Amino acid sequence: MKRLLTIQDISCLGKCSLTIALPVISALGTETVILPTAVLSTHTMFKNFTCKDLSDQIEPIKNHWKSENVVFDGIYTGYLGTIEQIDQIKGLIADFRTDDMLVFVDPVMADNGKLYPAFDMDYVKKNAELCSVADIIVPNITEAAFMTGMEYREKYDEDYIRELLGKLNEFGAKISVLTGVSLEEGKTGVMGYDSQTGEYYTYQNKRIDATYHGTGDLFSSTCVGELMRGKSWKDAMRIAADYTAHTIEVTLNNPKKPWYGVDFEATLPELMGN
Ligand code: PXL
Repeated sequence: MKRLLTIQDISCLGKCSLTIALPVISALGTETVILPTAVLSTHTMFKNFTCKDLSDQIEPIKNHWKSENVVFDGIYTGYLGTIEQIDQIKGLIADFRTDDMLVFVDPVMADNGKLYPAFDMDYVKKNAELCSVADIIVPNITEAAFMTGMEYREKYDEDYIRELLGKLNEFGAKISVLTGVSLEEGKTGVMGYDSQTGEYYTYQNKRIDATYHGTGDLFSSTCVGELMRGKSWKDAMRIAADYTAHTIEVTLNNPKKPWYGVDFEATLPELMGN
């Protein structure tokens, strides 16, 4: 069985980051080791959440694993906390790096043209550095625009997306994927670039007009789980895009109208059976 380490916060209530990554990647058949970067009572869409930073635990946990000769087939990073933490995580990735290990970075920090409240431009720069040690990066358009210094656009064409991908590629990841890319009215999906083959891949599915917290984490966790079970990056992106859209649709149809996260628990069995 493959073993993957995922490094993100624990939002105890809220269905995002580790509370999505752990069940989804495990359900897809990979041993999922976690390194929590912070414990929050809920995700940051709730008011008055508590937050305990766990930066001082990263080094001792890493050292213990090293002393146990732990080996990972992949490392997946999501929502992190501080610049110092990203430096620590870069060090951790370097310490565990092997030739055939997958490093998947989702530089979670912004959406809809805006940085999340906790973050600033120094944090953006640090995330760009983290992207440079990854094999696959999956920013959304906002995150990519911040990291590359390109203008953020709500309305765009494929040339804009290709230019963003070109600039992202300069960070040095093997594969750069932009999420939340709408190239046609009523559709949304991903567009990626593989620097080793020079190939682009575009996948568009139906756009569902609803936003939920944690859907980016659901997409990334599904991609990671599928990559770990041997799928190509293009298949992993397509499966993750379809699964995320389907889960949003199922959530919208829930008469209880959940608002803080999606009903991935209802759809996970279908994903496992894929
Ligand atoms: O889904 C990304 C995410 C993860 N963790 C926390 C968040 C967010 C998005 O805002 O607040 C704590």
